[in-house]
Amino acid sequence: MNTHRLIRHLLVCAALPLCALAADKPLTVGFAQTGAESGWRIANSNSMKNEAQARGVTLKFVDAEGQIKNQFAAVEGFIADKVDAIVIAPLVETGWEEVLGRARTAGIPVILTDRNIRTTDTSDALWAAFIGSDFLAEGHKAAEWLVANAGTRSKIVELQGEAGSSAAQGRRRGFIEVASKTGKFKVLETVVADFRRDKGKQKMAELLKKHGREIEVLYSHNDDMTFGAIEAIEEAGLVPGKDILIVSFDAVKDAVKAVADGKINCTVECNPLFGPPVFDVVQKIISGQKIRRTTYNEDHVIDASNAAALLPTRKY
Ligand code: GYE
Repeated sequence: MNTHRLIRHLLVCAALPLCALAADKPLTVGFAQTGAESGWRIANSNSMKNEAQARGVTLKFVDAEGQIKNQFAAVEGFIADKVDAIVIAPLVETGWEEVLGRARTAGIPVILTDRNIRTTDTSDALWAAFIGSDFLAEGHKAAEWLVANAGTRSKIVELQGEAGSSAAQGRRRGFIEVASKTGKFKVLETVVADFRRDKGKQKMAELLKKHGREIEVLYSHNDDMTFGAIEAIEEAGLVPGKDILIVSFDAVKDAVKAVADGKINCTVECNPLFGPPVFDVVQKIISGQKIRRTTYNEDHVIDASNAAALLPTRKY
């Protein structure tokens, strides 16, 4: 329970000894979202909004439009509004000490979701809980799939997500850790395309111009950039999934369908439906219950062997 809520609760309880937390005012939670850059992100925002509504939580939702200064400002605004808890999907890993320090001073618990941060203070003082994916493990899974399925192909181009985000860092590092052990693969070039479809197309077209038929594998940090790259590959007269092997992330419904159709060869799942676990943890923190500090999703690898079977039940 944060300080102002605790004080309010104690005052009310002093007047009414039998009062219970359940009878307290509905919660107000601020959510500083990265933006609306991808299908994954839209599914994530919807999950948070729907779950807040289902639980009667007032959600103050701010879309930072891909700008870290907007995200910091959103958190400042939540502190000024004295919300009960702050949830952040951090755009980038670094630079959070100051604003999170202010949330701590105000006694407002912070829950990180989706992406992680790196701070010099690693105690649980700056944030109470993290619920998201293990991006390093996702990178390992993608590389393991490639090692098992690349055949004679070895030359890779990489479309990287938002530079400085834990998602891009982990997917990049995890992939290289496993792929480099084989001594077989070569990354021809890595370019940043910010997890966006339009940039994925533009950057892939440039890579194709530069490296031509040398490109044997596309390693793309999310499905949206992959969809853009597929357009560029087709416009260059090549067949995605055949002329160029494609490894992607997220496994949104359209990507699972593209895997079933053979246009994407593998997409490593990253579940965006964080609403229920995030509000579970918020409510536990507010009512003073014990929580697990770090919770990772379980992510699966989708390829030709399981895509068609998964498709009918895919929610996002
Ligand atoms: O892969 C991408 C998005 O942080 C896991 O961000 C998330 C990534 C996701 O916009 O599509």
